[in-house]
Amino acid sequence: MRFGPTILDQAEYLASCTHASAGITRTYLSRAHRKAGDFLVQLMQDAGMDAAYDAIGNVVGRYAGRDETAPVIVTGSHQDSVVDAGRYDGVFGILSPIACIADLNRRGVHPHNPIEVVAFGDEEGVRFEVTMIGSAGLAGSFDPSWLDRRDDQGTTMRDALLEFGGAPNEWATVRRDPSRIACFVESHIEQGPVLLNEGLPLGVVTAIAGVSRLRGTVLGIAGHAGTVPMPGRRDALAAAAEMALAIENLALKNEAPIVATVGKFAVAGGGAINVIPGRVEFTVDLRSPDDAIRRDAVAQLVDLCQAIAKRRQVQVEWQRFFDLDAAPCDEALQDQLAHAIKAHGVGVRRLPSGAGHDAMKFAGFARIAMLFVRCGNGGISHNPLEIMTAEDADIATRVLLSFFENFSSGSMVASHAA
Ligand code: HGY
Ligand code: MN
Ligand code: MN
Repeated sequence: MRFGPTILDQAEYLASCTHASAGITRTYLSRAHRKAGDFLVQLMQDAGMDAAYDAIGNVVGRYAGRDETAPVIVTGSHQDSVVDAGRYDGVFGILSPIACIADLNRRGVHPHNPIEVVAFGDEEGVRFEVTMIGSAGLAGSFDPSWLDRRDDQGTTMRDALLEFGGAPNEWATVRRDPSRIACFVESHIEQGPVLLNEGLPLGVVTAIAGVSRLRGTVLGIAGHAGTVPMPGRRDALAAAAEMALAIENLALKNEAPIVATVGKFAVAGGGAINVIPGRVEFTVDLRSPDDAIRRDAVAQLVDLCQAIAKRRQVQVEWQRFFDLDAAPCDEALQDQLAHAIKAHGVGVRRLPSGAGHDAMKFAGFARIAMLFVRCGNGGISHNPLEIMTAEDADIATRVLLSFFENFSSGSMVASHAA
C-alpha cells in the first residue's frame, strides 16, 4: 500500500494534538490547533507545496499547475474536532490530498490546474458556536460579527485570533475569487453505516443535507424543592425535557427524511439539587436533504414547544443561530469521481450525506464534489470509536490522485461516466 499506513500514522500524530486531559478535543485557535497546524504546514512543504496560515487560522498549501493561470482545484477539510472525537473526521480529508501531492511531487508531475489543500481552522463550531468558519472565509460568507463572539471563557474570537498569530482585521483577504476556482472536492469518512453494510470502501456524495440549529431557552420559576407543591410548579427543566422528547418524536414519526438532535441541555448556573430549575437552555440540530421539509419541521417544532410551554405556564424563547441549505454535488464532478473509482476496480455507490461538511460552504460559489470513505464500528463517528482501515485510506487516496491527474474542468464524456 502506497498511502494508507502513513496517513493513519499521521492521523495518530494529529490525535495527540488535543487540549483534553483524555480523548481528542481540538478546537479553533487553541494550542492544539497550532500544534496540528504547524505539523500540516511542514507536511505540505515536504510535499512540495508553498504552505502557510491565512489570516483566520486556516492552513493553505498550494501546488503549482502546469498552467498557473488555470483555475485552482481546492481540496481539504477541517482540522478541528468535536469534544472527545474520533481520529479521522476532517483530518482524513487533509492528509489524503497532501499524500496525493507528495506523490505527484516525487514523480515531478504537475497537473494542468494548480491544487490548493486547505486545513480549515474550524468546521465543528465547538468553541464559538459558529460552524464552518474556515470554509466560510474562503467562500465569501465569513461574518465579521463572529469576531465578537465569546467562548465559554469569555475570550472573543478576535482576541483568540490575535493570540494565535492571525489577523482578524484581514479576514476579507481570505476570500477567493470564485472565477479562479475550478472546483472544491472533499474526501471525508462517511460517518455512517451505508458503505460498511454494502461492503464498499468508497462512495460518491450526491448532496449534503441542509441543517437548522436553534437554541431554546425555557423560563419557569425557580423555587424550593421541598416546599413548592407539585401542582402548579413552573419547572423549566421538566418542561424542556418534555420539549426534547417532543422534538425527538417529531423526527421519529415524520415520514419525511428528518433527523433532530438535542445535543446540549443545561440548567442556567448549573442548577442545584434542592432548587426547582427556573431557566434551562438547550440546542436543536435539525436536518433534511429537502429544505422545504426542514423549514416546515422547524416551524412544527416551535409550535409543539410553545404548546408545552403554555400548558406548563412557562415561557420558551428561540434563537436561530445557524441555517444552511442542502448542497447538491456537481453531476460532472460526481462522474469524474465515479470514473476514478471504477478505474480502480471498485463498485460505484452514490449516496447523500447526512453530516454537514465544509463543501457545503462552497455550494453556489464553486462546483463541489465529495468522496466518502468507509467507517468501521457500524459507521460510528463523533466518538472515539471512529475507525477506518489503512486499505480504505489507501484506495481513497489513489482514487483522489486519479481524480486530480485526470481532472477536466468540462463535463465528462458520457461514455466515461460510471
Ligand atoms: O455536524 C456535522 O454534521 C459536522 O460534523 N460538523
Ligand atoms: Mn464532524
Ligand atoms: Mn467532518
